[in-house]
Amino acid sequence: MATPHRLLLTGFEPFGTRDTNPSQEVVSLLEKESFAGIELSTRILPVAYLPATEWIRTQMMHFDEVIMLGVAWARQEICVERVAINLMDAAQNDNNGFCPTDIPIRSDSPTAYFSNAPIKQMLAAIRDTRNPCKISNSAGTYVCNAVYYAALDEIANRHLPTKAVFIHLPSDECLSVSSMAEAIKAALNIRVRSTGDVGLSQVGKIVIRKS
Ligand code: PCA
Repeated sequence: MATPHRLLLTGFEPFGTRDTNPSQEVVSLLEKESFAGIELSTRILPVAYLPATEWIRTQMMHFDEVIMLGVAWARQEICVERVAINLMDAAQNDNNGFCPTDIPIRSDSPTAYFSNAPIKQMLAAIRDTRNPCKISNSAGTYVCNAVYYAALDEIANRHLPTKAVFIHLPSDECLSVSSMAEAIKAALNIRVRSTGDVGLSQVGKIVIRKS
C-alpha cells in the first residue's frame, strides 16, 4: 500500500474585534471528512506571532505538505499567497498584546521566500470550483505572513522536502464558509508530492543587493 500523503492544514482563531475566523471554520468542516490517500492533521493556531511561528517550525519535518489558512477581511477572493517576507509590522496588537513595528522575523534569514508549492496548479484547482480566486503577492506583515515565513524558513534551513503554501480566505460576507471549504478541498486534493513533478519552484531566496 502506498504511504499516505501527510498533510497539515492550519487555521487561525479569531482576532481583533471579530469573534469568528473563517479559516477556523473551514478547518473544522474539512477535518470531519476523509480524503483518499491523505493523512490529514489539523491545528488552529493562536493569532500571536511568537507561539504561532515557533509551533509551525516544529512541524515542518513531519509533513509532506502544509496548507496554512487565514482570513484577510478586506479581500474578496481566495488568495493563494506567492511570497512571505521577513517582517513583522502590526497595525493592531496580536492576541498576546504584542504589536511589533518593523522587526524582522529572523534577523539572519533572507528577506523573503517564494512558496515552494505549485501555486498556479492550486489556483487552477480552486478556480475549477467556480469560486473567486487569485495569486496574491503579499501576505501582509501580520501573523499570517509570519507563520508562512517561519514555515518556509524552516524548510530552507533544514533542506526539507515539505511543500508549504499559505491561502488567505476572504470575508464570509463575500463567500460562504462552505464554498471556501470546497475550494480548499480542491487545493488539498492535488496532494503535492515532494517527489512528484508538479512542483514548479524550489524555496527561493530574494536577496536585495545594495548598489
Ligand atoms: N488573519 C491574520 C492573522 C490571522 C488571520 O486569520 C493575517 O492575515 O495576518
